[in-house]
Amino acid sequence: MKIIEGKLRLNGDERVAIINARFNHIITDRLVEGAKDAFIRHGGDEEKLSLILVPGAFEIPFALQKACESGKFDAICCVGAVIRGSTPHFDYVSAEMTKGIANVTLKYGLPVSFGVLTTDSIEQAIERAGSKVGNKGFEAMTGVIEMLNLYSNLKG
Ligand code: INI
Repeated sequence: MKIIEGKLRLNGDERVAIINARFNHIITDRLVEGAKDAFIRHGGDEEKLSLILVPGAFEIPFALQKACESGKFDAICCVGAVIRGSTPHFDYVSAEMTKGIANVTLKYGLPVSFGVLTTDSIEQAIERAGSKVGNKGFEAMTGVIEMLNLYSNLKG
């Protein structure tokens, strides 16, 4: 059986963007740190890493679409933190953001990863931003590196 998968290695040429939503920035700054750490540890050149900032998670799909259209990036890692409050805002923001990211990803066929936390509490978000449960930004960047290499292995 032939197994096709992507390696977890960059050669230093790949142009990667992180799209970060500033809302809950105490959390999302940590996710960016994790994503950047994963990029460098896997062989990425920091000069080729860009950080695109948007106000909140709802705006991630619009920036993602523009970034895909620009042709400037080989892969994009999205991070953010949507934390449930006492209003239904959480449900609208997280649903639209998730759908939007998936739609843009399918439309452009670029490797895109989803490192946006959707948690019930700030404590759960902290746990996923570099404490108890790891750093989802690191995981999202690692995932997009694998997908980038997988896509090149799937080329005809
Ligand atoms: N944006 C987030 O990224 N996280 C949240 O938890 C959040 N909450 O809870 O409201 C949030 N709202 C802002 C939203 O993403 C938009 O930026 C805003 O509605 C303006 O379009």
